[in-house]
Amino acid sequence: MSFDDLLADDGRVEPRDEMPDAYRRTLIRQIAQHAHSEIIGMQPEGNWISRAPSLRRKAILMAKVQDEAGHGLYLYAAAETLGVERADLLDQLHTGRQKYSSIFNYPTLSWADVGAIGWLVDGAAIVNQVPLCRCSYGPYARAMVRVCKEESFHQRQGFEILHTLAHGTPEQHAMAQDAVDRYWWPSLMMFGPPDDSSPNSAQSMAWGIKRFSNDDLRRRFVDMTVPQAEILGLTLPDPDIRWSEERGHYDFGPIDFTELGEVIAGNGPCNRDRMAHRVGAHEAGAWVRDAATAYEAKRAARAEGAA
Ligand code: FAQ
Repeated sequence: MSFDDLLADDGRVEPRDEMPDAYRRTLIRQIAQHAHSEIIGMQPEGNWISRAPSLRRKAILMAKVQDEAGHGLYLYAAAETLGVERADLLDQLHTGRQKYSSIFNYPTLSWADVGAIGWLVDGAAIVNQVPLCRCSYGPYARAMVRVCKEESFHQRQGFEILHTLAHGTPEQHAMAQDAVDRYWWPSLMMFGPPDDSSPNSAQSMAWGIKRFSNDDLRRRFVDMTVPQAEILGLTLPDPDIRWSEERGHYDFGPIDFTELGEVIAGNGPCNRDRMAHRVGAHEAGAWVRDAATAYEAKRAARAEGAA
């Protein structure tokens, strides 16, 4: 079946199928950015592993951060099916030629931030990624199925952390509120620029890579989150949030997209630290890659000798 017929039939494009170069390039861009986000996203929460308030919280947080590494691996593997090498993608990240999500350039100042990340950041990730399970590119869509199941656990653990704090002492409640105040607007920015200034959306939607626009997904996230904030007993830092009978959605106030532009341009609060840490970890891990490569060469030589 031709590429166009396959898309018209809502079929899945597989690695060996014919596909336009621009489709391949768009997928590499998006999947690589997504993979980079998963591994850079380990840093803000990793910051709290050694200071988690109990053994139970520490074990859960370690499992969550490890899940994010796993998501990065599935996604790099999905990108490799498009004919690129993981080492090249990492090189593009390290030299600033590929992006990662803006949200991971904000600091985690208190334990409540781990709760806010789980609830809001993983919550936004789920809203964005559930439709990607129906993405037209098979390997990406299949990777998303497992990722979404794990994100759903992450979101609940964040909600539970905030629920505990919000129902604890006045100081704990204030800490939870402060985390939500700082993470709310950056979470809305995760969905990208507004539709009328999103250069990639129209083509990505026509190709069935994106199923919904940035603004549609953002609206869906707000609709999902407002009632959850009420259950938590926390306030979202936007006085304009109110239910609109007419539109069947929550209205919300204007988003400062100049902040998103600044963070994407490398000027967020933690961009430099995140990149320095990532490049440092990559360099410190060179001996592991070398050892694995040498081991594989020896194994292959032994297998050849035995044949
Ligand atoms: N940050 O034309 P559009 C997670 C860029 S979840 C940085 O609208 P597109 C889970 C965009 O790339 C986070 N850059 O672009 C987790 C483009 O630049 P380019 C990762 C952004 O692709 C939780 C330009 O602006 N999730 O990691 C952002 O159609 C907790 C114009 O924008 C994904 O990556 C931004 N927020 O739509 C992990 C999901 N927004 O490439 C650890 C998959 C836009 O032309 C802990 N990706 N840009 O140079 C997507 O759905 C899409 O790529 C969008 C952007 C919606 C992010």
